[in-house]
Amino acid sequence: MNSDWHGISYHGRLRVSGTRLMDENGRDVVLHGMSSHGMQWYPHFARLQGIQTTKTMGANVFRIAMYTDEGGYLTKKNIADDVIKAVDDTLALDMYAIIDWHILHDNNPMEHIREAQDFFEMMSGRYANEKGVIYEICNEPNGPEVTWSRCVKPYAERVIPVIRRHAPEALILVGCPTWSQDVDICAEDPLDCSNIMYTLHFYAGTHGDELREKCIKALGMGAPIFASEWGTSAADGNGGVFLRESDVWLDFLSRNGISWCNWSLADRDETSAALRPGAPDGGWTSEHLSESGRYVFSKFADK
Ligand code: DCB
Repeated sequence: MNSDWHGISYHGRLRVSGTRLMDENGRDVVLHGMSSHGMQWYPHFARLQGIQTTKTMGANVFRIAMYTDEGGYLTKKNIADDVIKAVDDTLALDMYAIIDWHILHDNNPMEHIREAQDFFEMMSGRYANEKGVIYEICNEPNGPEVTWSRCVKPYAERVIPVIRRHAPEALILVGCPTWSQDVDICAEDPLDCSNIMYTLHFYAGTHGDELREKCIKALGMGAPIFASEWGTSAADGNGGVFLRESDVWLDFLSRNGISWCNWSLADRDETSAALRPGAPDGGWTSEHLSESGRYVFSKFADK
């Protein structure tokens, strides 16, 4: 870890100013780090030892992806305990923690809005005074019927106030239609809320100039953007890895001061996974890291 590393004790509470993320003292902030894979499958990498290893390489944020579907929270409520442990471990490392309500095949966030409200009521109550907790209220809305105006925006308007009751100043990340790609559509019809950012998700082997154009358009309309999930692979989490395409993306994010989390901190046999199959819970050296992991870990400390 070099002397440029800054976490919660340095930056304090984050706030959105225009399209930028700023810290408690008005300095620009850019967060870089990993996202967990599904907490129902890979909770052991989302603990102190593993998160600390990413910090050693320069990460100052960790995203905890709590799937709702696919054996996640909706059918196994005690996954919330693993999420809490992961948040506590992340905060103990002076790193920002993102609590991600990871919808995916349950395409429409409205489908389980009651459960989402209860979950965020519980989490924001628990972390009401924590400066380092960031709430991501819907990972990737998707499907032709799941529009911003009819589904995602009304969902956000009903979940954000639940969090704000306990944590009035917390940073909240809002997913966009089409797997969190339609940032421009959100920007045209923005939420009337402060301290929120829209999420831009991309996979370097699938998404390129066209998605960057949408992002530029959204920023131009004043929408703040956080890249809370991106991968070096194609959009299915596999294929590649696409490192030259990733370079173009990281350069783009850096020029625009956009924070990011990489998918994913897992040892699954897929190219987006940062760890090779059978990797230990932390303390990884290059032999434990996949090609993607070696690449991404070398980028945490970049400006
Ligand atoms: C997103 C999801 C994330 C998913 C990755 C890669 O989905 F947020 O959960 O992760 O991107 O696809 C993958 C894992 C696999 C797992 C699968 C299902 O890497 O191990 O089997 O989730 O749980 C996206 C993102 C973009 C697009 C499609 C998907 N897209 N998608 O642009 O078409 O269908 O999952």
